[in-house]
Amino acid sequence: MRTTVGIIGGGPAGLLLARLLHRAGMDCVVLESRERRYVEARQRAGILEQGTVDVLRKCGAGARMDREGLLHRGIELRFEGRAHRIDFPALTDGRSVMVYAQTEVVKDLVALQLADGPPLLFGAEVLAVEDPDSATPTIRFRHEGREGREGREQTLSCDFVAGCDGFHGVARRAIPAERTAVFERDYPYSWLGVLADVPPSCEELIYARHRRGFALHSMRSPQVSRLYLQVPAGTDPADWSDERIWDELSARFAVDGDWALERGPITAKSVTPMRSYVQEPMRHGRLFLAGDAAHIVPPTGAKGLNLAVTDVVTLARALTLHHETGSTELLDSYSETCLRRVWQAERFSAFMTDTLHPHPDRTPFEERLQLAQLERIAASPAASAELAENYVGLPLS
Ligand code: FAS
Ligand code: PHB
Repeated sequence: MRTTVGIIGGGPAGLLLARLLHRAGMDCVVLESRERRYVEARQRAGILEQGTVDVLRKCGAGARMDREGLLHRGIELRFEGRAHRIDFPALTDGRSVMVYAQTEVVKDLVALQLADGPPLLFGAEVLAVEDPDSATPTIRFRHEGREGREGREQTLSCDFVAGCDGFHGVARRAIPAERTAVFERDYPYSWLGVLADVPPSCEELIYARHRRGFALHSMRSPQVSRLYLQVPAGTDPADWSDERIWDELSARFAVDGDWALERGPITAKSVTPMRSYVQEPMRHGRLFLAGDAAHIVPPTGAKGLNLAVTDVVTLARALTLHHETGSTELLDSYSETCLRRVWQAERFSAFMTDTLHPHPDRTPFEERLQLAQLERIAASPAASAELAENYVGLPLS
């Protein structure tokens, strides 16, 4: 097989890149190791920045998002029994975010690609990227046969390879270790995430910092709530009964006044580790990394999916310029351009995580510092604006 751009990974990064390249008249192939059902059901992000919404609309993937997505003009911070709303439009000259789950974005992009897009192979596990710094890099992969038997090994020759295969993918490992620098931080806590068939108890997201731990009330629709609570790293979700989850969430969201958390049947439960991670550079020869393949942020800032989108918009622009003019100018600046934004998202995600999660080993002094930071945000339009600007998404450079 041969193509101009071989895309490893059919998550949001790989699928959106394929969409953008296809619309620019470039051929590409997406190789996704999992089956379609799995990819579309994987519970991940929920918040789309304005920039992401604009990109999805512009590439023809925004119709259902505009019908079913929920426009949100703010979030609520809760701490010490008090609530403080961050008013996005007032603090960011009119910007807001969209609540539309990553699962739905993936379903929309898969449907478009299967209808009239470039080849998208499910059950195609990439084993290695060979000669990434040559003029014709090769992707070696195994495509499961229709009978589900382990397929034979195949190769895909490309002009360029896009590593969109997430944190556990193989593309990153094709870059020689001596050519890379890794920056990372692990957190001593994780998020226990639940889906519940109960209408959200709030109009907008609630980020709560309680001495027992962090809690987040998000949503998927007017009928389905998405909630998270801070648990020790390595927690087994089976250790948390539905009742224990609802009791703990109620305690952490407690606020002056008569607000109450509505309960309902929990339909999904999973634990997400918290990590900050960046691998530099995001390019080696004709291999370009995008999304979680290159960087991970703790989900507190709702940046992961949105960062993947800005990476692939940058990469699609660079590949299209090369396709149309032969210029490698934007390809050569790809890594530097993306990393400027990546590090701003890492900074904001670490800030939100450190500010809202009581550290298990915190000292009384650190506890007071955390509360002072939240008091500052609640009291100062400038401090609130700093949070709002980062949350709705910094302008594309
Ligand atoms: P993805 O990991 O989504 O996609 C990579 C794809 O590559 C996958 O489909 C995988 O199957 C495939 N792949 C891997 N290895 C392969 C191989 N060898 N061959 C072929 N295919 C291969 N972000 C938020 O903003 N908010 C959240 O609440 C949030 N929660 C998260 C929970 C979890 C458990 C995880 C892991 C991430 C979460 N994120 C969240 C971040 C998440 O949304 C990512 O930022 C987003 O999925 C990034 O998209 P991709 O870069 O496409 O990577
Ligand atoms: C979600 O709805 O899954 C979500 C929302 C905001 C976050 C993280 C996750 O910061």
